[in-house]
Amino acid sequence: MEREAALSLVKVQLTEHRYLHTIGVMETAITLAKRFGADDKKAETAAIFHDYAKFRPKDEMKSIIVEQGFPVDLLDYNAELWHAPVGAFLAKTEAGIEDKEVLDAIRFHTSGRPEMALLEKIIYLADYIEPGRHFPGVEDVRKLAEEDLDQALLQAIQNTIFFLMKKKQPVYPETFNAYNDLSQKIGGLTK
Ligand code: DGI
Ligand code: FE
Ligand code: FE
Repeated sequence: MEREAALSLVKVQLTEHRYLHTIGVMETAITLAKRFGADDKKAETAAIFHDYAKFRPKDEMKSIIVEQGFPVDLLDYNAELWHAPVGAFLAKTEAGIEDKEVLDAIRFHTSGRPEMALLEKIIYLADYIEPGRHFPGVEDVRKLAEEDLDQALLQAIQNTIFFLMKKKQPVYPETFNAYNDLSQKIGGLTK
């Protein structure tokens, strides 16, 4: 799909602030795709649609998760997690996106997962470091992302887990699984 057509489908779903975030994710994802050898057109499409479902009513998201056979344990965790799989579903059914890599990048952009594909990593990271993000630690992740995709991703996931634990919020197990997978592959001191 052409960029302008995709953006106009997404714009009506989002607030102005979230739309500007989406543009930031799109530009960052294209840069990362070129840097790390991913398909930049797929990165563009996944980025544009990544938060497509962000403002859907919770009841609608819940129904989609149950009816589509998405992991129902999501419903026991923060509702912030739901827009990712629901967004993948709606990008397909409402916007006609068929590409599995693109849909998976949308699906896993919030939780992460073990064995993330290149495009999934790029969208997770672009979402975290786009220029509109200002939380503590983001600058370190931006620096790492100039050189090493996996180190940047591991830092971003660690920051997210710290952030949730600091507030004594539950952490969805797949986020820990993503952390463990990556830290076993590239993390600190071993065995
Ligand atoms: O949709 P965005 O705000 O652009 O970003 P996102 O899709 O990464 O959502 C992030 C929010 O989800 C962030 O505030 C942390 C929150 N969250 C809640 N529970 C979990 C979680 N994030 C992860 N990775 N794992 C959780 O268990
Ligand atoms: Fe999101
Ligand atoms: Fe986002």
